[in-house]
Amino acid sequence: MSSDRYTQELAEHGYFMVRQGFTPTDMQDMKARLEDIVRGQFAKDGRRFQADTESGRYEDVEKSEMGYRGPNVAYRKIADLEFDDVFLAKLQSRWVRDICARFLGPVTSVMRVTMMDKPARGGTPLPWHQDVSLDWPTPTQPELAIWFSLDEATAASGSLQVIPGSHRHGVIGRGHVLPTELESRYAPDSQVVTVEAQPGDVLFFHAALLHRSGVNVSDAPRRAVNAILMPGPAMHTRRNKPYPVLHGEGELRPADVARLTAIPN
Ligand SMILES: O=C(O)CCC(=O)C(=O)O
Repeated sequence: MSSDRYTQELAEHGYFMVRQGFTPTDMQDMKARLEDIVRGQFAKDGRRFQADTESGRYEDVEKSEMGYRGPNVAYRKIADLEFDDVFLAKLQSRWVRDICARFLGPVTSVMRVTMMDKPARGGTPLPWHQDVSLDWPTPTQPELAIWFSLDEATAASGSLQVIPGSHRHGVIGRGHVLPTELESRYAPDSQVVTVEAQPGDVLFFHAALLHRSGVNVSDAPRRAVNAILMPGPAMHTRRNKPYPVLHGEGELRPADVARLTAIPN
């Protein structure tokens, strides 16, 4: 196992890549399920779908939580994929469990699993941000995130960009979106690295790593999945109940999740 490389790269750069972590069958299963969800199959009440902007401006992204509006809407984000049996089963693969156990301990809680689509010749830029925030309803900050693309992710298709080493700042201010006036200090252009990934490649990154993505100027979609993870059991302080467990005692089970008709909240 390359776990020494993972440990060293995570500490030094704030991320590491597992090339071809998921098999072509895994990718095919997830793509097919995502397309079914967009078609309205495997519907669950309360699943959040966010439509893309027409303006291409992040400020115009709809902030309220929205439901399914039919198969022909350009969805920018589809959330709650931890409550989908196919995505859940893939995220519970033995090798993903081993990596998470190494960095997060015997229990991994999940804050969210979302798909972000940058449609061919479209999409909305996502500004520099961290997957940590003191304003989120948890006393346990996320420590690790997983990102992978169902399609080829290149500079042209709007792949993820990162600032290596930026995780060492910890939570910047109150975290999440980096204020524009701090970009030149924390995310100078000279330090930007574009992560290029083939379907099957899986990026693990420290939740405090600064990352962003642009628009897609290629002729193919770029649909990527992002899971934000916390070590151990974690309380949702607004709901006053624990976040779902991805790995370890009390973990979500694909067979149970498949039977849900609504997203638990
Ligand atoms: O897939 C992307 O472009 C970035 C996803 C992301 O960082 C997020 O949804 O917070």
